Amino acid sequence: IQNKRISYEEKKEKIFHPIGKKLIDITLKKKTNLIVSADLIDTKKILKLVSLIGDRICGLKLHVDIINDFSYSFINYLKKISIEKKFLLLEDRKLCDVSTTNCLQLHYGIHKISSWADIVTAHVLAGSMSIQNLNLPSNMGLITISEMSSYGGLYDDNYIRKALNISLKNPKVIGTVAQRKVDDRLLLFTPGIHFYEKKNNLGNRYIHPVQAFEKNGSDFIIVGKAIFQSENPKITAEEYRNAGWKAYENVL
Ligand code: 5BU
Repeated sequence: IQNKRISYEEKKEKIFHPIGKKLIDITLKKKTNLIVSADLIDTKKILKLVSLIGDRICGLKLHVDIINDFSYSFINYLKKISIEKKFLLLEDRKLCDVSTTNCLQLHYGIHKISSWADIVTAHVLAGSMSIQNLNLPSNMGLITISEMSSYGGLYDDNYIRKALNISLKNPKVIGTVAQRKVDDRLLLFTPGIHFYEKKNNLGNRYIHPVQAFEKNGSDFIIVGKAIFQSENPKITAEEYRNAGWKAYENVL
């Protein structure tokens, strides 16, 4: 009973941003809370991965600044597939500057994130104002980072509490990344997911989807290497989708 959670349907009533509601709708329709992190440096590899896993995911997370051959034809094509296959595009930009600079980084430069991304990530280290006045399109949401998955992070309980408060007060924020339960009015995203690994030697920490849902009260699992480096990403993505969905159902 201790681990009980509210359903996605109930959660949808508490989330006011349209992109948060849309993400939940996709999750319910496709029965998947899996977001795949396509940390690949070439567009062909990303598109190949998407062709294999598109049906299994509710979101595709990108780091567009690592792509060697980034282009608008790539992003337009990806956007088209995301609409056809029904998943959202998340740019894990981790904005972390003052509002003016965050705003410039969102709208300008080579990647023009706000012209295609459904969701972008942001730290709130620079304070609540840093994620205000970003001129986000009405159908684009923010995910704040309150506590990362890495070990040895500098986030203490006080920082995390304040980051969660800032997140709750900003209507553009649909949810957050944290390694603990958060208020039901925020969607909780959990990177650092792996079936077997606990730690990698590069500082990331991993938990099983069951732990993400039971202990942390996660809503969405984010899986990178475990899927895109596997021998059969299609089958592996289905395994993570299934594990994430069962883990959700088990805590209902
Ligand atoms: P992995 O291959 O499953 O370790 O990839 C995890 C992805 O999630 C990768 O793109 C990271 O940049 C991202 N990430 C993370 O690992 N931990 C965090 O706390 C946040 C993002 Br926020």
